[in-house]
Amino acid sequence: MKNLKQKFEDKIHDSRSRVSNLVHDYGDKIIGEISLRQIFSGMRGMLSMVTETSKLDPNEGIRFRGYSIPEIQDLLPRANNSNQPLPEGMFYLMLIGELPNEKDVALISKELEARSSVPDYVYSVINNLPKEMHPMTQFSIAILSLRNNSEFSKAYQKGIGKKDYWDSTFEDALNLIAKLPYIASYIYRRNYHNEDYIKPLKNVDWSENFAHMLGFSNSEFKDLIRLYMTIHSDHEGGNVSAHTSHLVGSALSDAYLSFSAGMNGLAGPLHGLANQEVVKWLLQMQKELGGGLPEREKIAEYVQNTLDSGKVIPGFGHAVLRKTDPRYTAQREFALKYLPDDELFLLVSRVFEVVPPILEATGKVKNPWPNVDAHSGILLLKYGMREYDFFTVLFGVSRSLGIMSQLIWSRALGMPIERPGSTTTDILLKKFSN
Ligand code: HAX
Repeated sequence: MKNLKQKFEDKIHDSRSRVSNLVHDYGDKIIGEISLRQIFSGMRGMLSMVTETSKLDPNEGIRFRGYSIPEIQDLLPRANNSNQPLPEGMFYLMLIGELPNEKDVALISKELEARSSVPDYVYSVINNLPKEMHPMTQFSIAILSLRNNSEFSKAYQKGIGKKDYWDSTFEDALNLIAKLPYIASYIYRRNYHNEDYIKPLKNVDWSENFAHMLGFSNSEFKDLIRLYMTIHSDHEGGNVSAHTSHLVGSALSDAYLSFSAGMNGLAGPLHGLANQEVVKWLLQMQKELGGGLPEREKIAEYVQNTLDSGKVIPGFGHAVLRKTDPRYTAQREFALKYLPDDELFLLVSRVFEVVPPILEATGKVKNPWPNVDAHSGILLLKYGMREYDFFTVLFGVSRSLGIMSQLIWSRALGMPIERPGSTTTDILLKKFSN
């Protein structure tokens, strides 16, 4: 049976021809226009790059290689006695472009286990960081320090040809994905559990081992991690973390440099850090409103106060989506199945009813509906993971699956260094105000 790398290699030739024929035949076709407003609005809606792994539709949500989240949940292989897909299957799907079978997925789990050993110096780097340092900063530094072992950097220094760049990038990508749960759980146990580290399990899937090393043995929590790792993995190419990694990678920076850079973007409150901000905001609201499940009117007042003080409502809105995020819905379904009466779940549900009309009434918020981050935190709290400033690290571990698939494809397709143009306000004023 062919391993993952051989299967990927089989895809390269045809994919390269497809791209070069497309550009040869239609290279001069116009695919969109850019307004002046767009360049002052974070390039919103500007089609400007190709990302093979997934596509985000404003009204439908994300599709991974054409498959929606409910389809993924139905079609990807699962671990024994599990109700959720294995994220290894998502990685296979994004990389190879086809649904994997159980054997394909089991091979990836094995491959990751074989590559999981983290050099001691990386743990020393973490040990030398202050514990008060935010876990995302520790995570990014640890990833950066791993680049000492980059296969791509070594191969590049030896002078390999461009068409072979993908090969050592593939090695770096798999090595990185394999090691991230070890690094993340080390940071977690060091910061919050008196440096009481837990030895890994053998012959289990990537998520089960991760849950175990974090210190959780509950089978529902393991399934939650499988779901979490699957649905957070990719959101096409333009989001801050994926785009940053792509941009940095386009300079032929290796997988570690690229991914660490992407994690620095994920650590921003308008992106991945929103998952911590949501929990902070909900707990504060609950406290200020006297505990328990507050009345709708009280929640509405609290939401209005948050807006009036100049803050955003974390977990709501999106730069692309114009409907409730299907990743939110998948987590809501998990909650309805396993914790329908949980007080914080009921609060999240109530906030879901109360917030959209208030955001709509502002007249400026383009998407008043909840995004992925509005739900993820309270599920983790329920199973005993209460240290919410760690939550974005979990997001980051999952994102490696998408970002690394994207990087391998960028190398295989010989994507060039990214270098968009920029202008100045003076130039624009001169051009249009005469
Ligand atoms: N609360 C308050 N105001 C909001 C808002 C929210 N949740 N969402 C948008 N707005 C405001 C914007 O700040 C902007 O105001 P100004 O014109 O005064 O600057 C206006 O509404 C228009 O914004 P938009 O076009 O609707 O949204 P953007 O594409 O500019 O921004 C954001 C998208 C996700 C950054 C935004 O909705 C937001 O800040 N949400 C809260 C933070 C959050 O949940 N982030 C996570 C997003 C998902 C993700 O990446 N996860 O990792």
